[in-house]
Amino acid sequence: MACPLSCYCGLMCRCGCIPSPEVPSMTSGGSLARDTHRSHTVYILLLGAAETGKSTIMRQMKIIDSGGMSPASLRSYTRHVLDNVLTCVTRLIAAVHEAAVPWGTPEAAHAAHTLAVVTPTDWGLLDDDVKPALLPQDHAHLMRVLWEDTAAQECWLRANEFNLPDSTAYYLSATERLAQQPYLPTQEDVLQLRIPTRAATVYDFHDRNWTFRITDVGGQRGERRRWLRLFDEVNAIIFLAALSEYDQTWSQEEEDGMNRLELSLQLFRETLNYPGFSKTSMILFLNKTDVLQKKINRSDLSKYFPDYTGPRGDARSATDYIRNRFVTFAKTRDNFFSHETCATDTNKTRFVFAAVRESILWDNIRLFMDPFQT
Ligand SMILES: Nc1nc2c(ncn2[C@@H]2O[C@H](COP(=O)(O)OP(=O)(O)OP(=O)(O)O)[C@@H](O)[C@H]2O)c(=O)[nH]1
Ligand SMILES: [Mg+2]
Repeated sequence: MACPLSCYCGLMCRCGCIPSPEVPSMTSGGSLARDTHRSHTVYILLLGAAETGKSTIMRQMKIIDSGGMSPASLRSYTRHVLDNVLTCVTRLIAAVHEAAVPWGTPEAAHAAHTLAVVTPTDWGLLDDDVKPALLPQDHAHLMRVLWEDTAAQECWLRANEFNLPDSTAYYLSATERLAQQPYLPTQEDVLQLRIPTRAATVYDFHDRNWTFRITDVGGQRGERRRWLRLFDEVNAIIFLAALSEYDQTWSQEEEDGMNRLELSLQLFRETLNYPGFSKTSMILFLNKTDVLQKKINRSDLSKYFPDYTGPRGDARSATDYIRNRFVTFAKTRDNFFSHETCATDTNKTRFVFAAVRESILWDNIRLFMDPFQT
């Protein structure tokens, strides 16, 4: 039998078909056969709580699909990178102040004093600033002094208490490189960016005769109200949760001090139970494997999830426990897959995408082959 989808599964040899280069004839019944355009487009939604890595995954998809970011595209992120650096250092100084940890040296105290009053305009970061966005060399040096100080390191180890951005260590270790002129952001600089999503963004990428239309939405509480209107015509949902969020809480205003992993579990369960999603492929990305690996030794999972009985400091056991918590809600589904991901790692993500494309197409092949399913 020649594969009716001409053919992705021929590559994977999952249905035993003969790979065919022909475009399928979609004239018989079934929802996918009703509309030729729709038959070739797979609609994918990226869902999950804020800061779980949806937009980072989207950026990776674009990088992998296009073979890398152009210099012009990288340059367009300069202000964002420097803005993130300023946010990281400002929040770190505030954390040291809140924790009442004394600075280790007078130089670090002086650096904190100077940097605490830097404004975005000082670095040319506002849209209407006439001067170019750049990180002054003396500020870069002060940030290095501050970052290497014992007080900053102590608060960084307690990052969950102060909600410090995940990219704090990355940016504050690189300030002297970022201050070199001319500065062109690297892809890694861009992948570490935190820009909260306020409006849905859509990206199409193509594989054989299929178009994958991926929509990235905001995960903050206010943004989640907009999810509903995107729920029609979805073939697959990639739901992101951060493995590292088990010891973090949302701020009082956002989610009433709720544990972040508990919120992700709740959103996942609600998404699975949404009427009309029973035939939708569900793919869970357990993201931020690297952050989990770094924090698991000093932050005991059982302190936040007392029913975790695995060994302390063991990333593998912690991951398995967290995965099981999600899988419990999806037990009855045969169109559910999960992957462990590190969205900032291009090579690892490339492999995950290949597997995800296959599983999504396989679900759609079955849908096409059985005209009575809708
Ligand atoms: N170290 C590390 N950082 C990550 C990973 N995934 C995402 N991040 C970082 O986490 C931060 C938040 O990621 P985003 O992609 O903006 O999160 P989001 O889910 O789109 O958030 P909203 O748009 O608010 O819903 C960024 O600074 C990313 O660079 C990861 O796997 N490892
Ligand atoms: Mg986003």
